Amino acid sequence: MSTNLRINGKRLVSRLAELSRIGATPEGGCRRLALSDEDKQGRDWLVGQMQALGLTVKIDAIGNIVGILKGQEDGPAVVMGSHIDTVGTGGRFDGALGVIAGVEVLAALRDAGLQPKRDMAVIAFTNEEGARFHPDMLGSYVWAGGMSVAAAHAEKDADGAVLGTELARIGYHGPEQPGFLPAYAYLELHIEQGPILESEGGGLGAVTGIQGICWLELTLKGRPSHAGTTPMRYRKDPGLAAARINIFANELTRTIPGQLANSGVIRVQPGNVNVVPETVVMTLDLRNPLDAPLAEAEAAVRKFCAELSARDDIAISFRDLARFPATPFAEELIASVEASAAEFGLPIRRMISGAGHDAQMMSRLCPTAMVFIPSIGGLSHNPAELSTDEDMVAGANVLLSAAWRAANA
Ligand code: HGY
Ligand code: MN
Ligand code: MN
Ligand code: MN
Repeated sequence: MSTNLRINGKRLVSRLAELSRIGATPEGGCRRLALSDEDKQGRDWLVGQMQALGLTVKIDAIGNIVGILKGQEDGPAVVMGSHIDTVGTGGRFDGALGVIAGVEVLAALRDAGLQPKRDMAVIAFTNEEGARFHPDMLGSYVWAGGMSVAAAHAEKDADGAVLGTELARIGYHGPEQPGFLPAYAYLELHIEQGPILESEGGGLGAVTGIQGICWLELTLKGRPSHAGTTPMRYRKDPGLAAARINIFANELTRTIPGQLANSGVIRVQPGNVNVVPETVVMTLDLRNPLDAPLAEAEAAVRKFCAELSARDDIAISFRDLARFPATPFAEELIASVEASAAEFGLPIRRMISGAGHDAQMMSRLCPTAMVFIPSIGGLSHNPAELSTDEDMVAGANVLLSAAWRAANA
């Protein structure tokens, strides 16, 4: 690795600021829900940046945006990437940093007049967040062959909008087959989105893998009745059942090591103050670094629901929204990330990722690793999400070094 190779920090920071203005929210964050008008604006801006850089830009049938820098030899590419879609109360860094840093790495190589042995590429994957369409990491999941284009196109959001129609509406139903670019290695720079690095005095994270994820949607049906005249023993209240399920899932996190549980969506129908609800739709986000305890937690939730349903005469049905196993990354690439940090004299420590990332899917195709930078206050999926320019530059330099090493191995 030519040690004087650096990214252009000013350009990285200013490009991120530019993208952050697209879908900017009054609270200082970003809202670019997948395939929304704001997502389209962000996509158009990114394609423009890639074209200005002289990359070959290709769009695939699920809307993944691929910018390619030709190498000296044909063959599998070293791929960097992440996503530019956000959750509804998103920040400026989640996903965007990885895409912008990937573009910056290729710009730095161009500035240095360096052509890698292998092709290098940066990909912005569609619908990583899963905030609008399910599952999350959908674009990279299709890219990795985990889901067909047709099945992905048929996905609907909570308002019934169809993914394939939205993709065409914003002009990103591309001609390429997802996965068209074989990958030699995949590297993703991302904010940690949690408090660990900051609480340990900063430094970078060499990510060793991603925990398992299970997203469930539960539909609970009771009997709507008058909240004043109906004695408690006569009620069939799915709202109460949903609360019990949420508490049960939370209690599991005290008994199953490493278990996490969150109920992020609770929709009550008819939603009137004086009506015992008829229907409740709720979600559970269960995660664990290990697959066996995650399966144990899901089985316990399903058993609890079956018993609750029989006892309280509430119909409970399940729908899988996402289910991804715990994913270990490639040792040689993790070590390369650590070696790159050492080149720059940057402190780095190994850690697992609590959040899902496109790297979880790319690891099905090629050796994969991630670099984390600290999240101030450990906040993410929150407009106050923040990382320092210094850490962004440090992370992007490590990405450059590790990607360049892989591209010439
Ligand atoms: O939920 C996740 O972990 C990811 O950010 N979509
Ligand atoms: Mn992300
Ligand atoms: Mn996210
Ligand atoms: Mn993510």
